[in-house]
Amino acid sequence: MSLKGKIVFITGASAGIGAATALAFAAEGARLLLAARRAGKLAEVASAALERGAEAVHTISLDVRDRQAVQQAIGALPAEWAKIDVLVNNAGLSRGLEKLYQGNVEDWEEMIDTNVKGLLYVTRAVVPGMVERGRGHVVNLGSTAGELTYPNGAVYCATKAAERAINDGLRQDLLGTPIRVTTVDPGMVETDFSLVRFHGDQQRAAKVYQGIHALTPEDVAEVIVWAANRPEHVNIARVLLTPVQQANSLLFHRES
Ligand code: 8X3
Repeated sequence: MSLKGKIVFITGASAGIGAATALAFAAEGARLLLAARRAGKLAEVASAALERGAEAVHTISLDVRDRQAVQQAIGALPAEWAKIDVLVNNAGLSRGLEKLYQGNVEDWEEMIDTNVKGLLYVTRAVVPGMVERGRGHVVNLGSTAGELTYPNGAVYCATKAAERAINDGLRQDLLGTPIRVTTVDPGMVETDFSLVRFHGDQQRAAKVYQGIHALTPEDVAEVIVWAANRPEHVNIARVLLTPVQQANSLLFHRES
């Protein structure tokens, strides 16, 4: 299995795990279709990817929460970009960390609309083409949060539990086709995840990672590329990865 020249579509590609994944596929000589809301950041990732060895890069300014925009963007792809080989459903976020009965409803909607509905919209737009062509791989980004709910995080955890169900359901529904479906479920990864969760509160975000050698976005990207690079008859169903100092979404060992 070679990723050289393969079309890899990554959502949420402007930062964090998405950007690192773009660079990791670039190093394999893939053709990258990069989508995110922030066009400026995306352009920076695109030029870094070309430097890293991507065969070509095409960027799309896209909010996955917008169903029509998703359909339109995928439907209007230039012919040389339309035959997507690998879809990485990475776009996602957390907002807020508080008791469910005190939670902010706008935060919930943003998480559900992005992590669940956005993932569904992109999947619905891309996978029929894969089935038609008899070729493709969907990699979804899950989380330790989808495996074990933690206090104050019920809605974020629910979106990741939903991702897991969608991932498993999609694999079942694609049985009989050569399309592969993988979920990559990281624990603590140091990105701007916590900064976004706490609406820009840097001190609160920094505390999340205190005393822990967290995963890097590159650690996760490596796993995604590895899963995509297995022989065609091998489906990596799920990879759960955490820092050594994390046992699950509830249990950490912090160095003081
Ligand atoms: C991210 C992992 O535990 O910070 O999905 O929610 S956690």
